[in-house]
Amino acid sequence: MAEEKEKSTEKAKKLADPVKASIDPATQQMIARAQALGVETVFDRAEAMKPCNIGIQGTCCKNCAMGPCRLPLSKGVEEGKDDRKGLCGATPNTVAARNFARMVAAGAAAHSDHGRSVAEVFISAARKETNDYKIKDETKLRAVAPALGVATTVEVDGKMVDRDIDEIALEYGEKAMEEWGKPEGTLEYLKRAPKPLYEKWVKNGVLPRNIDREIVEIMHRTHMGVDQDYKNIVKQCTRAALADGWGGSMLATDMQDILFGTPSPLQSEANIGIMKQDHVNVIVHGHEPVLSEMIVAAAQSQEMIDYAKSKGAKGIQLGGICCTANEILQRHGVPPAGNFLQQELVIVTGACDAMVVDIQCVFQNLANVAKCFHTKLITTHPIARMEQENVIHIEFNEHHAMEDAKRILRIAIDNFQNRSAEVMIPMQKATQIAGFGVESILYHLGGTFRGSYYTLNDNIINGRIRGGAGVVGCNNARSQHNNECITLIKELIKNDVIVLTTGCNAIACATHGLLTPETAAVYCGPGLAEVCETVGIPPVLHLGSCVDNSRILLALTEMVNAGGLGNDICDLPAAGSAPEWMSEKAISIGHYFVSSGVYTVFGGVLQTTGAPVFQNYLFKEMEKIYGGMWDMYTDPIQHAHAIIAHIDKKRKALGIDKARERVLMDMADRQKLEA
Ligand code: MSK
Repeated sequence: MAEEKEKSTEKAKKLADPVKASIDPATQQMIARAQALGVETVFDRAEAMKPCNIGIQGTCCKNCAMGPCRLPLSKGVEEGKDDRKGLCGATPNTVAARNFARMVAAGAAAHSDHGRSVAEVFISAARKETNDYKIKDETKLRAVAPALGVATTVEVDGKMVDRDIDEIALEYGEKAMEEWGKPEGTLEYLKRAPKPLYEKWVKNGVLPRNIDREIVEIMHRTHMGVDQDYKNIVKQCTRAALADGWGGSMLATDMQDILFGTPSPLQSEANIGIMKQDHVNVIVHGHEPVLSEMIVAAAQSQEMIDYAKSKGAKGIQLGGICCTANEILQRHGVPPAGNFLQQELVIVTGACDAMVVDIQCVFQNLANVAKCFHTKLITTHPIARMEQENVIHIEFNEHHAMEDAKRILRIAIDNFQNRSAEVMIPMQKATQIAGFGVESILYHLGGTFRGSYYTLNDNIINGRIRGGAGVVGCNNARSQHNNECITLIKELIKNDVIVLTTGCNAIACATHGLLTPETAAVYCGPGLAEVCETVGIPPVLHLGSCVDNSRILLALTEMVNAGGLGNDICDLPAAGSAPEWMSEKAISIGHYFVSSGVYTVFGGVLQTTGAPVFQNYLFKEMEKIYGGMWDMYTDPIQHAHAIIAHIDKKRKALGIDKARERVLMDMADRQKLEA
């Protein structure tokens, strides 16, 4: 009887429609396969459980045990009578601002704690306590060291000569580490921003003092009965978010580049189809490149290849999910097997011999999916373990990094012969060019001799390129997988807006073929297509992982420094966007972009709608302070046109709107001539 009841409940379970769930055929195929095998995925769970109607408005306060106090919008509020309060009297503005601030804190903490782990490995490498990591990019170290006040030259016999690289590395690593907790002063990297922006931060008193302090202070201020002025709470959000973008994330990116190499453009592939039936498939997932760098090196070693062959495999195929994927893609060309929403699906192929996870964006349900197949799920980070019994924990340590990596690979190889289900790997995979960065854009668009972004600016001034957009972030199971990202970006490039991308959005772009130079002729407006074809770049440039959003801040700064487009980031015809955002890190990223002067549009829903006054402060008032503001559009085409309208507004303010009219007229004239 009980069994029958269970069966009928099972039957009643709502399943996702694979075609409505994703625009990617490989994803659709794997969702259908999971359903056929009775394996539950996030797509089905999104059907079964809808978001909380009050939480989504940002007006549920659970910061003390008198609540949770629920303050949803009601008819009265719409009529102008807003007397909503929590038991303590907290207004919807206070509640929503506190919830927003805690998202900023969590996001800034995640990026910055990642950065701190990199700093620890960096210092070990500089002290030569490990043989597995070395300073790889001395040029980058010499370039960024002065930003932390570290001298790169020294006087010998009255002459300035280059200082010893090991000395620079150690001092740089130690100074970097101080940024997390120094008792006095403010973050050093803030001075890399354009001067007018830095001065705005000074004037408004928002220079972060140290990374940890700003995050802790958000937790204090949002405790019951502390900060009850939403504007003051937002000010603290700005400090913490800047400590992320111009602090923890930027330091992480720089130290990763110095340790593992600064990316430069390379060719690779993307999507689940990169997995190989006759190879040992190892999927790395999470955010930290520290372990995955070692796994890449170990997988290329003859010892491991021979071991895989001894077990009947033809070799080892590495692939990635989320930002660990982006890290090893941009430095080694290892292909991503998918983005955030595809993490369960690579296991559903039946060909994933091991999935190795570190931190952030890892579904706990991976353990349940792995149990349905032969996949070994291996956690590697002390702060990110799973309760399920089938999960193996191998704690990674930089002092025996290569040993750990080989141990993990042996587990995967030994598991190759245990495949239990029929292997079904979708055919779909796309070619991509990835590995762009501030330095390589300088080379491609700025020219080696000129050494600045002037050529890029020139193309914006003459109207071939209308402007730029940083389109970044996650997938969200509340919208069709990859659809918002791809629809939005196609609309932008069609309108001559060049796109810089990172994170899972970049993987979506790769999957749907937008990261090749050939894309330009197919999807771009005439001006952008001409530039891309001349220079040989894709119209969408992959700049790396979540922490690498700091590269976008620096690229914008380079554009300001190159001249001709105003004096500050907020003068540029540029915008930010996260069409399928889901994580708290996205809120921190959004807020540091806004506080750096960027108009930043989020797709889906921001959890601020229940407090219209607070939302209006983010969406309108912030522009008066920093030049950037938040916005939100559910429809990707409207989203794209809000960005385009903003870019056009900035072009007009710069007096370069006429140049674009001329370009369009030239084009029309040309078409008339051709006709
Ligand atoms: S992994 S934070 S889902 S981009 Fe950086 Fe992707 Fe968003 Fe995680």
